[in-house]
Amino acid sequence: MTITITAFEHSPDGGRGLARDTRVRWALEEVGQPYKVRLVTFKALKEPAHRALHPFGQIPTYEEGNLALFETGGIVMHIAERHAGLLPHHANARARAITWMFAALNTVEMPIVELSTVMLLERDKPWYQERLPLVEARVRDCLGQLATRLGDAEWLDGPFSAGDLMMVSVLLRSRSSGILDEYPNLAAYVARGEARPAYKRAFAAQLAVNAGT
Ligand code: GTB
Repeated sequence: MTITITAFEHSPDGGRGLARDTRVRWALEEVGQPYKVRLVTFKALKEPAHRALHPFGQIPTYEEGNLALFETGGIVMHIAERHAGLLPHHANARARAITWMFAALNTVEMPIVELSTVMLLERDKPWYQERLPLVEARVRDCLGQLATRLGDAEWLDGPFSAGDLMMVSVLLRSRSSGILDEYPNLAAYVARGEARPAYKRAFAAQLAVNAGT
């Protein structure tokens, strides 16, 4: 059955792979599932046809036969559950990998997105200089604890899993702040994720759409 996902026609990151379709592309590449991409303009995101797929008018979405999904975590989970390669077979190990997916999205990504928002959208506010270090401290606090847990391990819990896919994707969003590089083991962890052939294919595919935009 054909899988179709949506992505920005012109991603605001110009092809740095930070929009969330890259996570879905990466998951599909890891499990070896071919997919098509429907590119969507910002205007089309908010139109009824797209909202029928995604109630919040965003990318990515995922269509496969009569199944339509939105929300990256749900999509990656669906891919990981349907195909071998992203979740361990043993029930407890599987539960832990899923826990890391949620930790990436609910614990680690929140302060990182907050920092991006401050840096991108709040620079001109009178309270920017006061707020920035507070938000940076929240990112450092979170990454410091994650770095401690990761230690010298290659991946978060045994072999590479959907938990690592999501965590690496989330951490990539902190790189431009410079904070990721303050934690060499996390920076190396992210680099290991980026070195995976499946990530490279996903990154190249989104870059092909966005290069020069
Ligand atoms: N919780 C949802 C999920 O995980 O799927 C969030 C989806 C989401 O935020 N989608 C964004 C979107 O469609 C694109 S990925 N935004 C358009 C809108 O809301 O109108 C977020 C994103 C956008 C841009 C960059 N960037 O330029 O670096 C990074 C991440």
